[in-house]
Amino acid sequence: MIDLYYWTTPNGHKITMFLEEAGLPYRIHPVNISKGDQFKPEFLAIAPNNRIPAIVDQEPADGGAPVPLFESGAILLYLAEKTGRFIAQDLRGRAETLQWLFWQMGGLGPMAGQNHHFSAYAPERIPYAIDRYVNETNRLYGVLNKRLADREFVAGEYSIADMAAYPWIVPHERQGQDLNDFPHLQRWFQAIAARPATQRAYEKAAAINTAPSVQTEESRRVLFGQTAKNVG
Ligand SMILES: N[C@@H](CCC(=O)N[C@@H](CS)C(=O)NCC(=O)O)C(=O)O
Repeated sequence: MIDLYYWTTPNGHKITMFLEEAGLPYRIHPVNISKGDQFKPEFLAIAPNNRIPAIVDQEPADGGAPVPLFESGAILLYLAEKTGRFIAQDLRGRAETLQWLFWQMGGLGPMAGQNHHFSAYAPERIPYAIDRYVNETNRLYGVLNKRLADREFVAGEYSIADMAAYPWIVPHERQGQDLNDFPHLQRWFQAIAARPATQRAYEKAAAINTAPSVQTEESRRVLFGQTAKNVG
């Protein structure tokens, strides 16, 4: 059994997408990040970075004590290794999968996240910041589109590299991007959207929460007023 500490955001969807694909038994513990659940001591004990997602694997392969994990990329890799699925097993294929997983973790996720922040949430409109992140998101979409020009998925078969990137393409309109400009990316996006496991993952999310994470003054304070004091 996998305990999944989760909220209905792109980094959360990555893990439900994997778990639904793999058919691993899991139970969801909602962590409402708009209300400050990410600062509860029991969550910080598993996820000291006060961010979802996190998991606890109650039945690790070594038969030892439960394994807690945070960081969505590390979780995807752990689950891929646990199941032997959604990552190539040969040296070169594995290196490619990890390269694109890290590309998502270090590039697409953080840049699209800042794009959301300055385009939708910042209390003042700062054109330099909006342009910076909309353009950088656009560049990253271009990189992914080119990568997908001559292959079905990002690295070999459908893998954790695809699962990491997909939820960050879902809000493409909010990010100021037009998928018609990226035909290979669009084809890939539609193929992943049509997978039954993807649909089950997003249905799970809709059953837990449909409200945007940032809609009240309280949620702005919780999400955008954080300093070291919150985790000390
Ligand atoms: N690098 C982290 C980022 C996780 C992250 O930013 N999670 C967001 C939701 S998508 C969160 O928990 N935010 C809570 C907060 O900002 O306090 C990962 O990929 O797991």
